[in-house]
Amino acid sequence: MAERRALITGVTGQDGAYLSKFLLDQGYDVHGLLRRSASADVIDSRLKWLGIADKVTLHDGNLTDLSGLIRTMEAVAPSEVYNLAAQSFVKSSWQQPLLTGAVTGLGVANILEAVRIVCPTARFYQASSSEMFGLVQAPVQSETTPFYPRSPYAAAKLYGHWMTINYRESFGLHASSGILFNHESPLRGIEFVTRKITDAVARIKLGMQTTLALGNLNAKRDWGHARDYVKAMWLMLQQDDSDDYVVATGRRASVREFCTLAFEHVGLNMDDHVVVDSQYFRPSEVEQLVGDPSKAKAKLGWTAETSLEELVCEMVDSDIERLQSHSRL
Ligand code: NDP
Ligand code: GDR
Repeated sequence: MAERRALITGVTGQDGAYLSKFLLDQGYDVHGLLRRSASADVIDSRLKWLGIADKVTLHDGNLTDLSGLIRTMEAVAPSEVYNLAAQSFVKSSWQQPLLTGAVTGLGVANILEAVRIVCPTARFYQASSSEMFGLVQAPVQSETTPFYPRSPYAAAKLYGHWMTINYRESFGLHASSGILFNHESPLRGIEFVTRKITDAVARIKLGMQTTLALGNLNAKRDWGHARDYVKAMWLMLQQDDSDDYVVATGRRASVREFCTLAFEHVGLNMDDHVVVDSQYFRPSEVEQLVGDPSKAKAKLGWTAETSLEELVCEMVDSDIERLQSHSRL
């Protein structure tokens, strides 16, 4: 069998790290696009956390730089390309709408062009998002639910989503789009609400902090585990035909419920520690999201394996361990 070689953009992020691990375990030769940073000691901290930093070949590049993407594509000659790179923090997208558009939106056109020019037979995965549903048009969202983006991030993702579909239909690329609902893990960025909560719960338990300031506690999300979700990405690229899939657990929970579970796990009461601070509210909110993963189950044989309770406990325990061992993550 020909060597299976994957190129992952966003390899230093949460999903990039879990996907690298998954593909290495499958026997892939894994390459990643690395955005240059002056802080060299932290760039591959997630890959190090999973013990795979020396097994992934990194290539300097940026999603906004087409010529560099073409050179990387020529050097790697991938059989599969996973486009996970993005300015992915929704709240920052109001502060940096043009950058978000350039990376999260136009960046998708850049990588699709690089694939089309250099390796049109490679299979392509685009990291689309449940944020595209925004002001939800149906109580439970599926592949046929109309989109209503509510942030510069979501609008940029919608552009990338439709470009992926257009490159499939116009040029015959094997290009699939995963409409993934929120997925978390111990490797989640600290600015996202779940990890912000589990890190704070760990600090409060260890006597390093007393309060946790949050925004909208009533927002509801469908939270799964990133480790489960990267498998769905891979499954999409193993199908004969490319397509779009919702990936979700089908369970909706509020930020308050997530918080309650995290504090209870260490024997604390959230009401003794959580304060609401308006600086964490957004110019417009996505109040609730919950996905219908029936298509992914029927066609990919994929289901979420980790419950919300298991996810919360793993994240809190990992943050306690990290703080006690003074690890960087
Ligand atoms: P992260 O924020 O953890 O990772 C984003 C990655 O993109 C990082 O590796 C980052 O590099 C890289 N990146 C940012 N800008 C550029 C750029 N200009 N050029 C090259 N690389 C860049 O995101 P996640 O791992 O959580 O998510 C992966 C993808 O899935 C993203 O596209 C996200 O929008 C999407 N998504 C995520 C969901 C989730 O719940 N996690 C749900 C639905 C979609 P650096 O390390 O240098 O910052
Ligand atoms: P989200 O994730 O915007 O859904 O995007 P985030 O964890 O940032 O917010 C989830 C919900 O929690 C509310 N919230 C807070 N959020 C943050 N970050 N900090 C707080 O203090 C806080 N308090 C309440 C938010 O208002 C929101 O309703 C994530 C990203 O990974 C995207 O890239 C991805 O596309 C979507 O998930 C699906």
